[in-house]
Amino acid sequence: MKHLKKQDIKIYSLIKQEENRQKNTLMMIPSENMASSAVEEAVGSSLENKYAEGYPHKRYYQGQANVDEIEIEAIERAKSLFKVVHANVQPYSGSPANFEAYNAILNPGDKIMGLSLSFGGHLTHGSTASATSKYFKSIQYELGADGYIDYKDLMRIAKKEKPRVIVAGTTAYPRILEWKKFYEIAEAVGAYLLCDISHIAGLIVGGAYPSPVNYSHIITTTTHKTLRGPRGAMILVTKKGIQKDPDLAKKVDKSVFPQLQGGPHINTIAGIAVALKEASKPSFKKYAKQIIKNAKALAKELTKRKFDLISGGTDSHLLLIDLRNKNIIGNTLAEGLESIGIVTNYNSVPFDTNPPFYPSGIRLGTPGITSRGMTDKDMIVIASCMSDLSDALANTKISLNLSSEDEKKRAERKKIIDKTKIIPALKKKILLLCKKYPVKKSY
Ligand code: DSN
Repeated sequence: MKHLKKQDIKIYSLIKQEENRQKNTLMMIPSENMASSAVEEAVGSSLENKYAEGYPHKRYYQGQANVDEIEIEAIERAKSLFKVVHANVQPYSGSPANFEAYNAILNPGDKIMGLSLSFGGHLTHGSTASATSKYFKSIQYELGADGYIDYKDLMRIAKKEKPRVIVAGTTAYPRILEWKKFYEIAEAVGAYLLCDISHIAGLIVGGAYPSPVNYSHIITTTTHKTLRGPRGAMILVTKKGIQKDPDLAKKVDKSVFPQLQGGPHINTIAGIAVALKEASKPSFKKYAKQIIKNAKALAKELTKRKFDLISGGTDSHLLLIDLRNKNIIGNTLAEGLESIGIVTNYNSVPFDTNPPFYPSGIRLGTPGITSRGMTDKDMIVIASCMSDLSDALANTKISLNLSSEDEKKRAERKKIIDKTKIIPALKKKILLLCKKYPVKKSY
């Protein structure tokens, strides 16, 4: 980055600091990952300069020979890897992709049915905070008391509400999504089944998690989570989707451009193509399996240390922990964990008794640390540091009034964390782990 260094030292320094932060901490936010240097080079290339509104061979600008080939390559790689009949690789990210998918198959006011955000769904699955509930009627389902999706209850709700689309997708659900059951429910009411596989796309193509391709009509996914590509998204249309509506592929393309987007980010699309090539290698299969092995090992170690895991464990890359038995709120533990070098996020848990800005849980995952080469035995170190920290910070909840979130409360929490004696020793252990597994970014 010699040009950046010379021209804009401020931004250069901040990027360098961020690189160091990523090197010296554990990336355990389950939706993050470490894209390869090859992906980063494609994204940072001069493709950035090109306008390419439209689709390959149907653009509104000249000079498209190279970008047409790039987009075609990305599309073909996506079709082959996910085994779908159509792929649109232009969505800017996951939220636009979901809106574009709805817009392709729904009219304003039609009903969508998705998992509630507070039970592990996504904003765009019809949350009241999202415009998806403004333009469409939204029905939200929740989890059963055991932390699993209750498919019988879903069937009951679907029969009563008759949604036009059922969304099967999650951001904080650790278990396998039973695609066949979702499909049977959608079929029973004549709905589309939209599978949002953003979190698990890499696990699916790596053969470590079941694929929805034989059950869904339309699939959306981001490309930067377990798939380990650049920040972007795709909309995939399956054979079943075309059987339901022969024009579905055309409708998806039209919805993305010109209805909701302008010029595609060709640099990102090139990065997606690179990531898809990486994900087709045998080594990616090993990687995907190891993500889940690590998550399971971490779940086992945390359970031994009396952490209360939603649904009792995980089948995927993520864990959701209810901290109420530990007498600590999600914010305090997440902030404390960051201070020792474990970067995760606070999260609501099903049936949370706390307000969303002070949720009772944290969510963490293994894609990022598995990219560095960590394995099952390293999860023991992570679990023991988490447990020691959580014990040391317990009871801080008592000193905090949970009625509102403000700067003063954050500062108060920081003061408590800064005073916690055990933190330097735990930070050292995590730093050692980081040094043992340097960031390589070549897969
Ligand atoms: N923000 C993503 C996540 O963290 O799960 C979902 O969009």
